[in-house]
Amino acid sequence: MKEQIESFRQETIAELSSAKTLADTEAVKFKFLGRKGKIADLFKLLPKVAADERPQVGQLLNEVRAELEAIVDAKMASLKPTKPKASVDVTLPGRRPFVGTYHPLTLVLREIVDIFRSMGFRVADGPEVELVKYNFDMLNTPAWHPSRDESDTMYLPNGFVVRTETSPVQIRVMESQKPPVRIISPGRVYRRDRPDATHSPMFHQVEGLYVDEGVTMADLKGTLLSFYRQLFGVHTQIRFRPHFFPFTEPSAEVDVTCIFCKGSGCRVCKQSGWLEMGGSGMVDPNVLAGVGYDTEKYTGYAFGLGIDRIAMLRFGLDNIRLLVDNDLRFLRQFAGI
Ligand code: 2NL
Repeated sequence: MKEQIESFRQETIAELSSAKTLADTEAVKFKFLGRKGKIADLFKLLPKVAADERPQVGQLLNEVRAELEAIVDAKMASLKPTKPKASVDVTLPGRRPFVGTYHPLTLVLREIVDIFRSMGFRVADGPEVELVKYNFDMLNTPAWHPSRDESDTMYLPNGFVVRTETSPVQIRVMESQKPPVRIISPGRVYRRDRPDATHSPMFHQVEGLYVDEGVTMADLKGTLLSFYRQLFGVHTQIRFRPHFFPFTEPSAEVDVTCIFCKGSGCRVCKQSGWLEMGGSGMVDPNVLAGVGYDTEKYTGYAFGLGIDRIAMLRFGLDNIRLLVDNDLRFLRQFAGI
């Protein structure tokens, strides 16, 4: 009997030492030490042992069981996945749940809209798919004008285009109401530009229009100066460079002093001290007549500016695609603004 116990002991130890996983070890424990395991068979043999030897054999069997159970326990403990101790530091600041952000274009657009609203402008909205009539004809754009080329404009069937500017919105407003008209029209516009770091076939524009009795170029200059000072800071200066647009006469391009070097010259403004912001001018009387306004009584100014460029300058972006790719790693940087 003692030999039997010893060989049982050795066999158990051998199988335990070749058990690699927690499950293996449990299987060995079940096979040798379980309620119906080999150890139970040995205990069943006890009554057959000579009475004078029985206490000794019984004690041996108990000791061997205790020894093997200790080995099993140690082995299982060493194989158990170690759980890190749960600790909660209640003094840590809370983690803010991610609830989304404003798009950088939305951020600058809201600033722009707020400034013009404070100066009495209303926001007008209109379709992105427009009639050629509203996009070009009523804006006094001659048939030969290059902006009408198939290579510049995306034409749709049946006299439609995807709008190349938001001016048609302003034509629609003028058609539907008498002066005074003081509106801005923000929105997406589309052109067949070859995409690069600063050009995208879809970009964003805000146009402004003010038509009333006695509106002059001085009103245009004062309004844009006030606008750009509120947007970029009180030191900002503007300048007007003569230009040509079919829908304004006279026309001018508008520059602001570089927002980085304040006009002294840097890399961003290519040492000129100025940044191009958009176009402007006095609404061509042909446009006013086209919507049925009395051109003897009314004059107006209009301007257009690109939002994407302003967002890029404001947030230090080097590629316009960042504004359309919707990469969450980029967009999440605007959390909390
Ligand atoms: C630019 C040029 C401009 C206008 C847009 C306009 C609208 C009406 C009548 C007359 Cl309804 N003009 N809009 C005028 C001058 C320039 O935009 O460079 N935009 C980024």
